[in-house]
Amino acid sequence: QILLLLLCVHQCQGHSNENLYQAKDNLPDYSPSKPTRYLLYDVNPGEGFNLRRDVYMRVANLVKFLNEDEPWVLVLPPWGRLYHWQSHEIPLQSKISWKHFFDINSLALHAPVMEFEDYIKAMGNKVERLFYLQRFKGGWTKWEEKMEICDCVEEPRYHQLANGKWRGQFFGYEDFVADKFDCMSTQAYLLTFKPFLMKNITARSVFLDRAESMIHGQYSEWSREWWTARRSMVFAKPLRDIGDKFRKEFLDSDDISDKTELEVWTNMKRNHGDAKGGPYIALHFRRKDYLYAHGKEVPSLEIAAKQVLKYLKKYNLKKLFLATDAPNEEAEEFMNILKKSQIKTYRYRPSIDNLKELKDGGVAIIDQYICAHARVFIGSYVSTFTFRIHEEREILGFKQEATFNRLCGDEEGEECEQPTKWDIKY
Ligand code: GFB
Repeated sequence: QILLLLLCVHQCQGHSNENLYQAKDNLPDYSPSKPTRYLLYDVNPGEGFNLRRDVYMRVANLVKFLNEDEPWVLVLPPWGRLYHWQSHEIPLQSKISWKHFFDINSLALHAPVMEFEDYIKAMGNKVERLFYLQRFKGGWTKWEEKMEICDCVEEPRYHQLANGKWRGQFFGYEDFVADKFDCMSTQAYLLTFKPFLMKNITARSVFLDRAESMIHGQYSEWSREWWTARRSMVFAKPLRDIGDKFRKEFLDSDDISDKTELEVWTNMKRNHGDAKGGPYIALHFRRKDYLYAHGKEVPSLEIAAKQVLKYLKKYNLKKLFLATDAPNEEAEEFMNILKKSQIKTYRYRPSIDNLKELKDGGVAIIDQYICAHARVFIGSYVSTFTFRIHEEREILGFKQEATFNRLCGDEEGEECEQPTKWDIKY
């Protein structure tokens, strides 16, 4: 059972305790004279859900490192308007809070976080400094770490109002403004942002746009730190519950028999092979824009079915769980091919009412969760959706050969290069 502890760090100055999630065991030893500062961020609008999750890992670690010296809170950017969230049956999917998808208290065991709406309640509809991270004009010939406030290389997505404030997309919050805006060319690891934020600027609130430019690495234990942030990204309980119900009802799968019981992530340490998984194979079959983006590596339905049948035979399993973004007719066609070989395929398909509640992102997480609990997983070439499932399975303690598999494109042949094994580090 994850402990819910809502405490305010020092110097909350007038805003209520619900605004800030801070786990008790994780309270840094601040000097009481330092006021809490806030870090906000956003990502290139074209990026999908699962790349955005990777950017979170970097920014959360930056905030964690900042907290070694002064109190900073990470303001979680609301989800919405993602290119891939295309269900037209439900109204515009925007301003979705993080608690809809993730367990906020688990995130807070890694770094202090708060929702954007709570930030507005505490600090108003504004941020003091806004930096648009960009490349250096003319690119680079040799790698060196540098950051420089300079002219914008491209037209920025912010404009100045008559009153001098800056307005931009800001997650669809139309009244939100920045007091001061700058473009900043960066070629830097996240740790390099720390002295900049602590020493070069004094603003209480700082917004980094295009935060995907921040590089995680070159920290002696960077891989372990990345995994620590990753482990804290526990899916929201209501989504896990739906996934568990589906596993039980259709896939004869539950945590006790599958050896996949969750603990509070800070206590959870598994070895490869500890998890057994439910008696089904899970396939993440990325289609839609992948047919153009990675045509060579995406197999036809016939060839994909052939590969799946081989796995089912090898592991002596009869059930397939299919996670896919394919249009319905395409998914049905694929399932019919498998049916001819007496393979029953299951998909998680919410009712319209459930979809309205869960939204496309919630359904995607339920798919990922069910894939993470399968005896064997097969993914899609370089899809970040697949990568997040690999990581979930590393956390649960699956054998790596049951995780790091992918479908091969028709012309690649069945012996195509398989995904790199991305070892969990504690
Ligand atoms: O998550 P994501 O960045 O992964 O984007 P990739 C794919 C999105 O498509 C997911 C939906 O976030 C979902 O909304 N989606 C994909 C799925 N597969 C499934 C699935 O099995 N089940 C459900 N429910 N939804 C990259 C994008 O996608 O692909 C880039 O980030 C670009 O922007 C590139 O489009 C071609 O890494 O697979």
